[in-house]
Amino acid sequence: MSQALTTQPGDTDQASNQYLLTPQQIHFFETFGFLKVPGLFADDVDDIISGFEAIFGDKEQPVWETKEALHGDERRIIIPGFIEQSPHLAPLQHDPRVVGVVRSLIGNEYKWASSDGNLFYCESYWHPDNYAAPLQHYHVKLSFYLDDLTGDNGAIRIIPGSHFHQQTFARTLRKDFIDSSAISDRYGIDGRDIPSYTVHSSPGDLVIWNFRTIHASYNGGERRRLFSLNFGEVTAGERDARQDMNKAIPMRTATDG
Ligand SMILES: O=C(O)CCC(=O)C(=O)O
Repeated sequence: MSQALTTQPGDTDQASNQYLLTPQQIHFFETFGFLKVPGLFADDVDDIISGFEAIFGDKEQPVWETKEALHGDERRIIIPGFIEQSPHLAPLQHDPRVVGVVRSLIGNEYKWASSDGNLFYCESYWHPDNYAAPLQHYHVKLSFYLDDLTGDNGAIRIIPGSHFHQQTFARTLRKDFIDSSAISDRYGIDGRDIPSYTVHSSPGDLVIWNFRTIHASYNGGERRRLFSLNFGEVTAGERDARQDMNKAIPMRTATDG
């Protein structure tokens, strides 16, 4: 049945070789700051959804219920350390598909940076994930959206290229998006009309983004389900130190690190 339920940490490196990303997928991710791998978990999606519902349905489970400005002061329920608390979902951390993606994007040396489960009764305004780690510390987020999502019901939107966090473009956006209610004064349009790419997704797809990539979701309906696994470079700043700001990103294979 599901690899998600059976794989042990020791098995993973070998098994993950077949799930390394292609040079094209890596180049897409490194250029635009996100990537969707359609159907990567399609075979396991029923198990994954029941694992998700089991945690959120557990009356003893501590949750954080928030109403933050970033979400229009509307309701969001979060469970930090999400898969860690589920015997059913915890093996995903070492699942060969997850490890293959992470090794492709970070290299063989990477660090687990926990997971989070979410029920959204809200939208999310534009932001990078710098609440979770400083921007110079390279992290990737592997997101499992568990509903069919388009731009009309809360699919994640990405501003391609905004992950180049030290550049003027990204700095300008981060500054201008601190107060989402000021976006229309700055740009003369609503936040939802900011130029972006909407990542339509179905349960079983994996959506990956760089923590630095500026993202949002609009028109999010009732009880949008998401959980994410987070991984980072071991030493903060190592990746930035290797990148030559004045040169184009080279094509590379998954094993070039
Ligand atoms: O799907 C959403 O509304 C936003 C998710 C998000 O911002 C995150 O998990 O970092």
